[in-house]
Amino acid sequence: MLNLKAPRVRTLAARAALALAGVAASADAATTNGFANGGFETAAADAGQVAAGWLTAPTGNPAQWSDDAHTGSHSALLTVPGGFGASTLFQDSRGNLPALTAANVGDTPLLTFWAKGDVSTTGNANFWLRYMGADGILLDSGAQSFGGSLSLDDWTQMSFRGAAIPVGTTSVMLEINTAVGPLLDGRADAVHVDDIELALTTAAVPEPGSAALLLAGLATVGAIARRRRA
Ligand SMILES: [Ca+2]
Repeated sequence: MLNLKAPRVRTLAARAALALAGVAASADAATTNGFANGGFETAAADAGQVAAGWLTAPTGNPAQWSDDAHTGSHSALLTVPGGFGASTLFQDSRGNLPALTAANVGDTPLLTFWAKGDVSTTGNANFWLRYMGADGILLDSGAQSFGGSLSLDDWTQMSFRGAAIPVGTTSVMLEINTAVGPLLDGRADAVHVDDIELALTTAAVPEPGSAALLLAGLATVGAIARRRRA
């Protein structure tokens, strides 16, 4: 009898282990839900415009695609070539990535990106992180200035821990811009941005199939253990 039971227990234990592995895999898959093409390596339809997935504004002074990159071959270039103006780069994650769910509520995502450039005339380089719901903005980070951290010669990593994601959030919007007034020294202020990432750390809820298999496996192993003790 014991010789017949032993392989069965091993099989059930293996099934439980497989179910656990499935839960771990689904958690890993949910750790990132940031912005598509944050490295700007995918070409846009319009030559010279910033890479696919990102929107730029205004029409007369859009962000450009630059070959001065932190990694890869390209970055985004925000520039204001003289006079008042602004160059803005933004993306709403709902356009490219899976919608956020209740599993993401309470998470404090970490935004990171690399930047290089000069806004010494005004120091005006900012980003906003916004949590979006069905009816618009649920929570806004407010303007986060990073112009004072920029270097003209080296890439600098910026990081920002977002507030807790509120109930009802379905996507995250990021806007980065530089805006300057008249330049005193004739320079065209410009900021390069590359390798934008938004990391969500909330563990995923196990998929129903994995959870059911896990529970069934554990229950059966427990029943066999009780039977063997009896
Ligand atoms: Ca890049």
